[in-house]
Amino acid sequence: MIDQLQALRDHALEELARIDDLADLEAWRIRYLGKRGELTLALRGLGSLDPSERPVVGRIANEVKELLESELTARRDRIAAMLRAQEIARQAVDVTLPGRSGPVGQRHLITQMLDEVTAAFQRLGFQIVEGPEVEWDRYNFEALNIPPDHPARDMWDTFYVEWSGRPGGMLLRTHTSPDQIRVMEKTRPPVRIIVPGKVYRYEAVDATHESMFHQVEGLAVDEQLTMADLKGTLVAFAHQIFGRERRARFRCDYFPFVEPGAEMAIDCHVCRGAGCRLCKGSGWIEILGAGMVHPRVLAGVGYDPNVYSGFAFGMGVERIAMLKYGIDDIRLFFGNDLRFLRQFR
Ligand code: 2NM
Repeated sequence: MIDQLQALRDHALEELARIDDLADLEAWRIRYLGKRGELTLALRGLGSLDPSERPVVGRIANEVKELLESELTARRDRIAAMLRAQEIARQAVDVTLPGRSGPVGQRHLITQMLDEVTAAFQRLGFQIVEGPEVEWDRYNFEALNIPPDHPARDMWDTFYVEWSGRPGGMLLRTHTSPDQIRVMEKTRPPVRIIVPGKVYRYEAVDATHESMFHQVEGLAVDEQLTMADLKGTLVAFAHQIFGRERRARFRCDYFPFVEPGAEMAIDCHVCRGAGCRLCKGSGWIEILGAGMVHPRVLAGVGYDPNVYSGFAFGMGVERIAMLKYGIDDIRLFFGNDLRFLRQFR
């Protein structure tokens, strides 16, 4: 009986040492210490022993029972500690991992283009000026030598804030030139300014026309300024935006506020003049309008046209971006399609 108890103890402890989860531990408890467990049955068998043997065997049986119970508790504590350690390891944050970055915004392509164009002129000594988008008829048209019966004044070309049926009210500026008038009214030459900003025209919207777009206009006034200064300035600008190797072509054009007026074209930066889709086979791309400021505009702001002369120019920023990046529809800029805009980071 004593040998049996010792064998049972050794076997139970050996099995216990290999258990590492709570379900197996419970099975082990039931197998040895449960109501019908091996040790319990052995203790019950004490009754059939010779009374002289009972105290010794009984003591040993109780010692085995207490040993198994205390080993069971110790094992349970170890398993619990191990599970806690595993859970802590599972929840652990590795603070040495690189962080996950959030979504990062970007400037709109037109904003980037505006900055690029104005920066090109800043390098040439021009200062940036900005002004209101709601403008007086007087600044948008009259001061720019645009007569009352000029077609641009038709309400089909201009958004009027209040249309009284005759000139004199407020409107959405159709160009940024009114701010150049303001600067000339307030300061004496020399003047070298560029005016970037939004302008509005009552257009039928299509691939090349929007009712709101962005302009950069420039103005230089001084003694002795000539068409040569205009050409040198604008060629230096085109080189910065479209490449050092660009060649320029100037042809006559008409704007009421200049005389003479010109349009400027560059040789196509895609085909280098050979003819392609971008330049529509001509080899040339028109990028802006320009001219020598009309004597009536100079006189209107109090500059003596016999002492001062000036050149001015204007361009559409969307058009410059479309030419530079080969974009074929102006509506893409304002469609809020991030797949399009994200191409221009
Ligand atoms: C253009 C073309 C030619 C222009 C003229 C003036 C001002 F105020 F000096 F008279 N500002 N901008 C001008 C001249 C604008 O845009 C195509």
